[in-house]
Amino acid sequence: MKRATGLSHLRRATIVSSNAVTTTITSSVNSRLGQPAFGSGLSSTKSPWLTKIFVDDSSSPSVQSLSHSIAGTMFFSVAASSLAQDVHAKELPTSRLQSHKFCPKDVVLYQYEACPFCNKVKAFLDYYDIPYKVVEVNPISKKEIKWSDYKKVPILTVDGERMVNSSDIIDNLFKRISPEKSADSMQEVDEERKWLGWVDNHLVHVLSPNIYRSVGEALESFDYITTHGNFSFTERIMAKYTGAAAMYFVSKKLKKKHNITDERKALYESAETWVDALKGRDYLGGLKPNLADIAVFGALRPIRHLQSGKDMVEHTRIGKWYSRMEKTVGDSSRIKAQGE
Ligand SMILES: N[C@@H](CCC(=O)N[C@@H](CS)C(=O)NCC(=O)O)C(=O)O
Repeated sequence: MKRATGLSHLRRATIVSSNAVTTTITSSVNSRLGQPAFGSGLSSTKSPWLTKIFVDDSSSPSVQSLSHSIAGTMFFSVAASSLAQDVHAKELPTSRLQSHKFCPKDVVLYQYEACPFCNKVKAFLDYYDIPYKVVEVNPISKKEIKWSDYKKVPILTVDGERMVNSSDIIDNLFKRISPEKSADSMQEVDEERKWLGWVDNHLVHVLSPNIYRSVGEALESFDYITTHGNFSFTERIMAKYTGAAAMYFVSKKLKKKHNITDERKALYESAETWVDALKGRDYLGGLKPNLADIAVFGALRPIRHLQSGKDMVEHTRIGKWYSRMEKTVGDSSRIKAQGE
């Protein structure tokens, strides 16, 4: 009872103080970048990773607006860092890219840094050593994807051709990389499809309740998110504390929405389910990863070094497979902007 009262005080305090705080952060970032304020036009931001639940929570308009502001501020700041000139790319000495003929000249990923769907695509591009640039999308204005009628991320452009929906993007690229893949047995294809579906329909929903599970973990997660952005020291501290407090409450709603009673148990069960699916093989694909291996790895990669990821590795059998994947995928093939 005492705890509930404490939490509701914290919630109220967060909402009241952070409205002021986010206005400050927002106007400071905007003035630096010469952009209009976010405050207006809070449209339907629906990131399952960070903001989706606010849209469903019509009873909490302040929380909704808070999350939009924080998320927008954070991601918008990250976008600023993507505008700098590209200077260095992954080196490709023994690259898998050299073993296939798909060599696009200009690949651009429009993303949110911590979005699991975007991270699936990044894991695929990294695995196949396909160099790509990243444009961080502001989830409120979405001005970076104004040119597209599809308003979710990831969006990938490959030499000017637009691709949307993480699974379709991966399928599409994979067909260009390995047209001979159709020779696989139907059983293998079915198994790969089944687990690709499991990532989108199950695994991604277990992640948010875990990374924002406690106030401490929410702070840790926001530290990760804001560290990847282009924040001044003050902006970073403010975004971190207001965002963490807001997402702590949101994660409780996410739990309910996806019928999760114990988030860690659900995460451990998911990890064990995946290891069982491997049936003793190094990868679901056998001796090398298939698309499902890459998707699971991509979705888990942003949480691996957060407390939830460490707990998952400590309390389940997933660690060996994860380390194998980390080694096999190798360095990111992202073309970094100057100063990144
Ligand atoms: N099925 C899509 C789902 C993509 C998705 O839901 N992305 C979220 C971000 S994690 C999004 O863009 N939501 C809409 C929004 O933020 O406005 C995929 O796999 O790419």
